[in-house]
Amino acid sequence: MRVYKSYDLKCNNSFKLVLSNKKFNCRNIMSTLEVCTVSTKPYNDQKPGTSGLRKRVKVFQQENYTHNFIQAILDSMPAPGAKGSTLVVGGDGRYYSKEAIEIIIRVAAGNKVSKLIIGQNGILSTPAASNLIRVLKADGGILLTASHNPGGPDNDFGIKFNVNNGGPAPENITNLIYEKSKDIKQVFLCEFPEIDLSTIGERQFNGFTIKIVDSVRDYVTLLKEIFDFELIKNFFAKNPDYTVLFDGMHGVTGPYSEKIFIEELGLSQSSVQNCIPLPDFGGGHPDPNLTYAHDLVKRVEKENIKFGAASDGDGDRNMIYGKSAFVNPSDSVAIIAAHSEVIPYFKRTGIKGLARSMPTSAAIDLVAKNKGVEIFEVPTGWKFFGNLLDAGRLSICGEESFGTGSDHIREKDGLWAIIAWLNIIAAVNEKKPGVGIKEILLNHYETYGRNFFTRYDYEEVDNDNAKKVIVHLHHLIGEGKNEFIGKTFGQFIVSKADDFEYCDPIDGSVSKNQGIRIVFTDNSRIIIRLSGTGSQGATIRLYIEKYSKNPSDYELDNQIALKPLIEVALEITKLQEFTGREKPTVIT
Ligand code: VG1
Ligand code: CO
Repeated sequence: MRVYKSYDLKCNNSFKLVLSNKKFNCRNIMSTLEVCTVSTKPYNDQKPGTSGLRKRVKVFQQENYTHNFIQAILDSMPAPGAKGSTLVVGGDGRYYSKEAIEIIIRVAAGNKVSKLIIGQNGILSTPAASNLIRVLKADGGILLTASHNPGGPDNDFGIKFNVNNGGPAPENITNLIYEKSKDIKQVFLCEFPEIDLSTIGERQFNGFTIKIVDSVRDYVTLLKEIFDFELIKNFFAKNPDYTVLFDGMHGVTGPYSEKIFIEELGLSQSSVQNCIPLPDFGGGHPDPNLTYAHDLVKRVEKENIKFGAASDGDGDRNMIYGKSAFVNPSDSVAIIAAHSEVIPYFKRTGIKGLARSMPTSAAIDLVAKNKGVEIFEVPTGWKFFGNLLDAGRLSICGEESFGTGSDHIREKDGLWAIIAWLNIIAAVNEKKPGVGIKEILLNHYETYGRNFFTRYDYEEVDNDNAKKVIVHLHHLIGEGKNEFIGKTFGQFIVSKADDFEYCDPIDGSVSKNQGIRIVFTDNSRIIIRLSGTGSQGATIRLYIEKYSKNPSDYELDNQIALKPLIEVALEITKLQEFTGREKPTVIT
C-alpha cells in the first residue's frame, strides 16, 4: 500500500474542493502540490465492457463515481505503475468530458503521474489518441468516449483505458480495474485551479506536467505516410464528376476530415457535412449505419453522389456507401486487404496476416487463403487484435460492426478505412477509368464469391428476457444434447454448435463465452451474443451469414438472399417469443 501525505483537514473527507477560478497560463508555476487522501465508497457496477465503462452521464455524476474509476485505472496500470508515468488524455468531446478531464488531472496528480498529454479542448479521436500514445511513447491513455452511443445530459458517457501499445487494455487489466473498483476505499488527488484546455503549450506544476497538444496534426501526418494522397488528389482533379460526401455525424472527426478532405485532397466544402463536433451529437445517434446515417444515405441516393462515407462519435468506425452500393463492413475489410498492394504503407510492409472478429463474415478468410497468409478469428472487441498486431503477425483486421484497421495503430480507424477506399478507387481508375464502389464490389464477388451477411440488433431488451434466450440456447447446444447436431431446419443441417472460446496465440490467455454459434453443413452460420457496450437493458445481437459462389446471386438484396436462414435463426433462438419483439431495432 502506498503511503501518501494526507491532508484530511483540508479535504474534509469529501470532494467539495474549492477551486479558484483563476486560469493558469504557462508562466504560473505552483510551488507545491498537496496530495489529499479522500475516503470513498465503492460502486459495484464499474465493470468495463467490450470497450471501456459506458453508463448514463447521471451515473458518472454520482458522488465520487468518476474519481473512483480513475483511481481504479491508475491502481491497475502495469508495472512500474501510475507513479512517474505519462498518459494521453482526450475524447470525442461529448457532454461531461470537461468535468471528467478536470477529475483526471486532479487524481493523476494525486497519484504522482508525471505528465498528462491532453488533446486541445479535450478532443482526440480514438485513433488519434492511439497514435499519440505510440508516437510519444506514453505509458497509456484515458479515452473519454462512449463511441456510437448518443451523448448529452440524459445519454451516455464512457471512459476507456489504453495501454502503452496504444490499444485498449487487455482483459486481465480491465478485470483488475473492476476488482480494484469493488473495494476502493481512498482516492488520492491534488487540488487544482482550472486548467485552460484551449491553449496549446506546456504547464509545469512541481513535478507534474500538463501538455496541451494539437488534436489533429500528428494523426494527419500518419495518414499521409500511409496513403498516396497525391494519387487521390489527382484523381479528384481529373474527375470532377466523382462526387464525395463525408458525414461527421457531429462526432469528433469533423476537424480531422476538414483538414484531410478539404485542405489536403482539395475537395470543396460541400463534400463534408455535420462536421462540427457537438456534445450531444446534435441529438443524433453517432453510429454510421444504414439506420442512423440516414441523412447521408438519402443525399447520396438523391444527388447521385459517387462516394459517401461516415464515421462514429469517436472516429473509429466507418461506413462506405455509394449510389445503390452499400459496402458491408465484412466485405470492406476483405476488399481493402485484397487491394492492399496499391497502398504505399503495405507496399513497404507487406501483408503479414489478416484477422476478423468471430461474428464478422469469412470474406476476409478467402483473401487470406488467396494471399497465402495466416487468418485469425478473435472475439468481438478490438482489444483482441492487440497481441497479434504487436507480434507482427497481423496487418489488416476488421469487425462487422463498421470497424476496420491495421497495424498502423492499435484501434480501429474510421478515416483510415475511408482513405483506404479512396486510395484503391484512385489506383484502380488509373488502369481502368470509370470504376466505382459498385464495380469494385462485383469484381470482388466474381473472384471470391459472396458472403451474404446481416446483423439484427434488439436494443433495450429486458435483462431477464435476454438471459432467457441465452439459457435456452445453452441448453440446446449444451453437453449431452448432441441430438441438436445433425438436426435439419428448412434447407439447413446443423454441423456444429458451441459458445465461442478463444485462446490468444501469443500469450495463451483464454476468453470464454464470446458468442453462441450454430454452423450448418454448407458453412452458413447464425451467431448470437449480448452486447457489452449498451448502457440500458440488454442488447441482443443476431448475426447471419451465408456464402454463395453462384454469379446470378451476386446482385441479390442481402435480406432476400438471407431470408430462409433468418427464418431458421428466429425459429431456433425463439427470439420473438422470449423478448416479445416482432422486429429488431436496427438491421444492418
Ligand atoms: C460493439 C461491436 C464491437 C465493437 C464495440 C466497440 O460491441 O459489436 O464489434 O468493437 O462495439 O465499438 P458490443 O459488445 O456492443 O457488440 V465502438 O466504435 O466503441 O468503438
Ligand atoms: Co467508436
